[in-house]
Amino acid sequence: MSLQLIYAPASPFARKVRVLLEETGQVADVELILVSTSPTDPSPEVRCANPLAKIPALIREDGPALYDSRVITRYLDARAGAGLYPETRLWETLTLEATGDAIMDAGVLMVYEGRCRPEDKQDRTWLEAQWGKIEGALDALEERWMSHLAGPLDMGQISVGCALGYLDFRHDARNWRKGRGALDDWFAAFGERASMQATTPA
Ligand SMILES: N[C@@H](CCC(=O)N[C@@H](CS)C(=O)NCC(=O)O)C(=O)O
Repeated sequence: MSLQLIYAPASPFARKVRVLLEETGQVADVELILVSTSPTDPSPEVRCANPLAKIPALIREDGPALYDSRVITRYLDARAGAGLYPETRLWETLTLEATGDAIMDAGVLMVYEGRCRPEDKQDRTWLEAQWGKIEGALDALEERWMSHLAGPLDMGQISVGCALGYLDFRHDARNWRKGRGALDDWFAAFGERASMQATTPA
């Protein structure tokens, strides 16, 4: 097998890639390499593939490893000719993907604040500022992106779906659905896709 994906089942960024693999019929082409990593204790396999020591990373036989989920998804989409970055709405798709990714970034940083810093060093103001970014992005989705979300499947939708799944997984108590009925309904349907069911975070 020529491609290997370094991943962890809890990572929403790696989930984006795994959902794409399911949606584009490429699951059998990519070997999954499970790792456990964190900013303070990076896994050697991850560091070897990505100097930033972040997952996901995609190891190829015919070129350097790819990293940053957006690069990997673009590569795998092109490999399959799947059209998840459609030319006709490319900039909207990329912006929507960036919005989902930003929710993940802030949500992951909040988890690391609780996990990687001693309790007396954790900063509530900083945590709430991260949650404020997530709320801003969720409001933008509810107010401005519902028609795009309702359209044909693209990478923006996959990113948002994985971001909302991560909020349920790690920040359920914050109740992101409150006041966002349209987004809630969209995610209820999106989460039923076989690709989402096959990649539930654990
Ligand atoms: N922009 C990166 C973010 C990836 C990321 O933050 N991954 C987390 C796991 S969910 C990670 O590997 N964190 C380790 C670290 O920050 O050192 C991407 O899209 O791939």
